Amino acid sequence: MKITEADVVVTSPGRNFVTLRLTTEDGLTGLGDATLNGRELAVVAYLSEHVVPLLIGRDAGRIEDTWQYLYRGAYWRRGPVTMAAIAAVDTALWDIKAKAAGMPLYQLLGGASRTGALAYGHASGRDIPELLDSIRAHLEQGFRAIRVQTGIPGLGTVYGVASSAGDDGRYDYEPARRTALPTVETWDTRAYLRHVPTVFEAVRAEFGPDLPLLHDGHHRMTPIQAAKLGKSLEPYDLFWLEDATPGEDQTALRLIRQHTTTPLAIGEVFNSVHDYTVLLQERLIDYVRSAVTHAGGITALRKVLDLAGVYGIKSGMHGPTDISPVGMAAALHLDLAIHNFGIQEYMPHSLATLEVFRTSYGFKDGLLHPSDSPGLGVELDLDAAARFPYEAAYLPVSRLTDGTVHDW
Ligand code: GCO
Ligand code: MG
Repeated sequence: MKITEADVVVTSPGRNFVTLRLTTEDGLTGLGDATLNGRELAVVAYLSEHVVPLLIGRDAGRIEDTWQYLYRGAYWRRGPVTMAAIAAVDTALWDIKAKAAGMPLYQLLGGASRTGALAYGHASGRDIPELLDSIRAHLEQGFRAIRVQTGIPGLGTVYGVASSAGDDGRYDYEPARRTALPTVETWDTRAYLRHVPTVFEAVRAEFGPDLPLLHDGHHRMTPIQAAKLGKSLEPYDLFWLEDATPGEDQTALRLIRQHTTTPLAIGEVFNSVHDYTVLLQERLIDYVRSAVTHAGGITALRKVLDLAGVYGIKSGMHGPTDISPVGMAAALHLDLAIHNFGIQEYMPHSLATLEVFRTSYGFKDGLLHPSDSPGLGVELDLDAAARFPYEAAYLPVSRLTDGTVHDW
């Protein structure tokens, strides 16, 4: 079954998405997500100029061989652009294989290991009362695990706090802004470290000890600061503390681990199993945060998760709205099939996004299910996609109060 067409589709229903659509000689189509928030067109060029010409005429059934051909065959390997492009090809080929088999993809991955994937939602507030309302709203929507982010007294807009309603009236946090230059946010780690424990104290006082609570540090602490935060949050029994330190430095996690029993999650910006080897072999983390979209596809992420499983470490796939519905569906099939599933991040997409991407996955009683439609279960409406042309958007940049550039 040869690949006869490969189209790179860019659409912007409220935010930018890059999708690869492969067509075979028998008319089957497969979709893959290649969205790299704020750097989308780099992946478009990589795919269109360097990958599409290699795909035409290839056997769509040879998924592993195609992965190795694009990875090893490029010589210049790894990196977010390359791995998002390879991920899109890999996901589209799995979609085609599952459609050809007439099965939902999770069946090809070994079948369901559970009835659904526990999802966590994003609650946030500029202050504690607004946060408590947001948690209540998420519980009403059915979420059974909640990420908690708030404003910090003395600082303006900070990571993770929603400030405006989307097209369906929901307040979801969307960091990328359609401005000519990135917006600048001010950051102060000491103010943050003082405030966060008071937030979790208020949340536990209101909602009790049972509700799984998560928090994202978004790469801003030094190892000793992260160790301090992990320790100060121990009384509030977090499900995880995410991205405590910048991701490049795997050995930073050794220091954090020596000081705290707060579970640790990292990896949304990783793109290779080699980013994880120290973390997994030394059991320095509890959850692997990579998404299918940014870690080289289903083929590659499955290998990372199998290695994690050897060390008792679980999945916690990245699932913000910059992962497209195609990337989210791919995650859900993997979540359902693997043994060492932990949790799935889930920020529902806007209505405009769901006009372009017709999804079949469902969310009920806190659990996500990819559906039993053949393949991934997502269709791309090309007419709807064309109604939303690309608009450049940037993620913010962070500066300390004295003006020094900091990790965002
Ligand atoms: C998360 C992430 C996102 C990222 C975003 C950047 O845990 O969901 O940290 O909010 O900031 O994916 O593009
Ligand atoms: Mg994160």
